[in-house]
Amino acid sequence: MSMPTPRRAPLRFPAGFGWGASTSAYQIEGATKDDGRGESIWDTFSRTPGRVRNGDTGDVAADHYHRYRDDLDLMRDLGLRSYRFSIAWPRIQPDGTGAPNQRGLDFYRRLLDGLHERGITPMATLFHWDLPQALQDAGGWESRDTAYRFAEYAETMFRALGDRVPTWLTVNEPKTVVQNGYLSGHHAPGRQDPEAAYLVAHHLQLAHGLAVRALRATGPGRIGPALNLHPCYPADDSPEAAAAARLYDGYENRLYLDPVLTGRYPHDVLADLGAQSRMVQGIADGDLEVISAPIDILAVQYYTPIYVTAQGGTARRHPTSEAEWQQIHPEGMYDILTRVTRDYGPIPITVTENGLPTPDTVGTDGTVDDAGRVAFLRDHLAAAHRALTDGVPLESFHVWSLLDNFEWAEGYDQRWGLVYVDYATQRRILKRSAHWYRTVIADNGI
Ligand code: IFM
Repeated sequence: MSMPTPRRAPLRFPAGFGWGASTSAYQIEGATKDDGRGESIWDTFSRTPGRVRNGDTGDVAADHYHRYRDDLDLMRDLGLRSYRFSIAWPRIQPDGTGAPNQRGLDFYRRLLDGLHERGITPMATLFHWDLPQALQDAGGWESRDTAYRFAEYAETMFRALGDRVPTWLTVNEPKTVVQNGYLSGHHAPGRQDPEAAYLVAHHLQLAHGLAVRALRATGPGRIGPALNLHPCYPADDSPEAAAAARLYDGYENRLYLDPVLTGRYPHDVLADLGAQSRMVQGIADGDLEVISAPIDILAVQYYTPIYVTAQGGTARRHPTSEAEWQQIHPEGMYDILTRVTRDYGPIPITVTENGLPTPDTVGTDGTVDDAGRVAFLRDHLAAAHRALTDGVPLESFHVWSLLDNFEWAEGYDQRWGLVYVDYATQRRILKRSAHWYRTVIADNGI
């Protein structure tokens, strides 16, 4: 009797590649009043009428706080090797300062133990936007003090969970906090104040650097920031569009990469902001030294390119998803990964987010056929594979997201998960993409 030959994926990833999925605390946990958790700015924001679609809040979300054991089993069944999640700061320090709340710590300890029992390597993000409301009341990220409070919280986490977390990510997408929280105002805390926005950018990076320093003083472990990077292409062949795209790139990418990886803010962005801007005035002696403390890993999140017109506006060049800001362009994954390695050196990279929302429904046979997500992930993984082949030290790849979840200002309307969540019953259904991803992991390639 002949044995079946194991399938060989045409695009094989390196042995031990970290196949993973991502989530964040406010988007999945629910249980916003359990076990001493304090209020976060997203509790306040989502309860404010008109801020979130349909008035949705994260009060229940995917109820992961109560169902984490089932979710851990799902991860094991998918074959995940890595799970990237975030810790809710208000569960640990309900008011943003002081002694840790033991029950909050215990939840994450149980989660981490569950991951280790199932052979899944954790990657923990310290801040994924759920700032304790008490710190917002004291000035939020506009206040330099918040960066120091963050470093204390980070140190608490390193001491409490450092034995279980090999890789820490400091701040998730500082750019989104700046642009959505302080420029457009459609994320918490809902401000529209460009001067405040870029001061916030500086304080978020200072917070990152102080946390790196705290980890080095506390113990072993790897650490880095999680940056959403968007390749910025000129929308036409004119020199004006090229110049506009270059400055756009400064605000989208270099403002966050350069200080961490080169110890300098990009000159063109600083010049554009102006010497009298609150940000430039807010950079104290020694800050850039703190911010550029060597990191161990860079977490890259790629969703979309940006095409910049000669006038400095943006243009659409590819199909979009249900998220109106997203253009589907897998080549952008290759471009951004190779660019980081080319411009900043061979720093280890993890892709911590990549995905799209699709209009998922449960069919009469009980399945969810998200063929669009399968095509999207396959094409982006192929681009990541090409970047690897061309020398990018890519260690792992995490789909955004493991579960359907609370998509911030879009509430529950957009479904980003590999796993469908029926919010009425909290039943989980593996979508077609989840079954496909399990095969990718088993084959170590596509
Ligand atoms: O859901 C978000 C996540 O919290 C941060 N990165 C982008 C995702 C999709 O918008």
